[in-house]
Amino acid sequence: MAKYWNESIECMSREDMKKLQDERLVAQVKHVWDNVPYYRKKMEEKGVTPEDIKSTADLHKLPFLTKADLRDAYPYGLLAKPLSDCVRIQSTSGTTGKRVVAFYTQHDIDLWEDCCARAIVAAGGTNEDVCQVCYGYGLFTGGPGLNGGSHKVGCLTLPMSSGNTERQIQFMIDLQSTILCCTPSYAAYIGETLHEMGYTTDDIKLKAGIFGAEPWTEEMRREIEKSLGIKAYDIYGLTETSGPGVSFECSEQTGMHINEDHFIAEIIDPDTGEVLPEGSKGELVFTSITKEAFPLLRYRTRDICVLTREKCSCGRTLVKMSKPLGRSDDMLIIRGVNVFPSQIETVLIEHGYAPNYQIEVDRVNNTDTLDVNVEMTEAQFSDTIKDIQQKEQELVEAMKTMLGINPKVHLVSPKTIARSEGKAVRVIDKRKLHD
Ligand code: DLL
Repeated sequence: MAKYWNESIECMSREDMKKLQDERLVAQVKHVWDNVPYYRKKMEEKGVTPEDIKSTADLHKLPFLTKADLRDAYPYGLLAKPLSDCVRIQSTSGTTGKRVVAFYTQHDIDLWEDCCARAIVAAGGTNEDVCQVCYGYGLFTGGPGLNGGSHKVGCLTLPMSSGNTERQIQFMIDLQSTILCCTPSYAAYIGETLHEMGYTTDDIKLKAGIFGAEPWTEEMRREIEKSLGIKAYDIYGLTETSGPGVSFECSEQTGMHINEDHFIAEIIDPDTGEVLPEGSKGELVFTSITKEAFPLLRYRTRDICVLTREKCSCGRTLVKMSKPLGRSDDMLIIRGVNVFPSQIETVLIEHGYAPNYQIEVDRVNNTDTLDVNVEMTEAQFSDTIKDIQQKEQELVEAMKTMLGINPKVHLVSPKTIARSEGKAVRVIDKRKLHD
């Protein structure tokens, strides 16, 4: 069984990788300067020309791009190829403001699918596998990306999309799916439904899952691994940089290898924009060095991560990023304290709850309030008020220790928090609604 999809790249020496990145960066900056007036203007405003960028060491001289730029330039302002060369768009769900629309040439799609193929092979995938893709298809990048990667590897691909969970399980059993691709929250739901339908892991042949598109904790990983009897691998990406496959986890499960032949990663201080030394926690910034149609330079992801180059036992030399520890824009500031939803999830799972919860933040009489609604499992469900109050108090104490502020915790009956077939909605911040 092949261990890598592209060994010469995935295990390339650092020196050769740097050379490759240098060459590709210089060419990409020229391509953007020549074809994207919007970015050229930004470079001119910063007093930078393509001649100033001779290697990755000069990357910091380039201006950043942000989601605000994407909205300003919507829809065609950042396109670097004529429309006649573009064959596809994908887009974000865009709940606020304008959607992000990303463009692809056929070459861009090939490279993107190649990145996804690397992720599938790293999870043990081969052409013997049956790969069930339950990410959404359509504008969302999850379905099309993993679908393309699965084809490249030669797996039998089940293009399920999300939803209709009982049918998903029927296909999984009948066609003996071995790899499952979906959001971690949907994987948890599929596991829950499988057991409710009276099946066990003995009835399915799944061996691996490739889960991403939203934050999930190590605790949630263990839950999913147990309920589906699999090894669960993380995968990361964003529409702006093509979709899933920017980085992927290997069997070591200690961070995701970034496909550095396509993306240069930097970590910056989100407040000052200053580049931070390797190993620091900060905002992840990507420069696409191979994309033709939509080549974003120094794109600020808002994801807070740490990069590490420690030797990986899998043999890959590609730099690893931690799971996103939160988003600089999603971070909740409650009574002046920074709160990440993942911290709340960690407390819940440590106390034996499933990751079915919703966080509500509001402002009453100029004071922020934090309410956490947590679903009890059937086993935890209790009729006595005293019992419930005691369990709630335990969670309040644990969250107080973890977050440094006092939340209100409400235990709710099993199955009362809406399940998600795509990305879960974990936070309702009512403060924004009033402003
Ligand atoms: O979520 C692409 C994707 C599809 C990735 C399928 C993985 C699997 P967007 O909808 O543009 O694209 O959302 C991108 O989702 O900036 C992160 O904040 C978050 N995200 C993506 N993957 C992960 C992950 C897709 N593995 C945004 N862990 C990113 C945590 C993730 N957050």
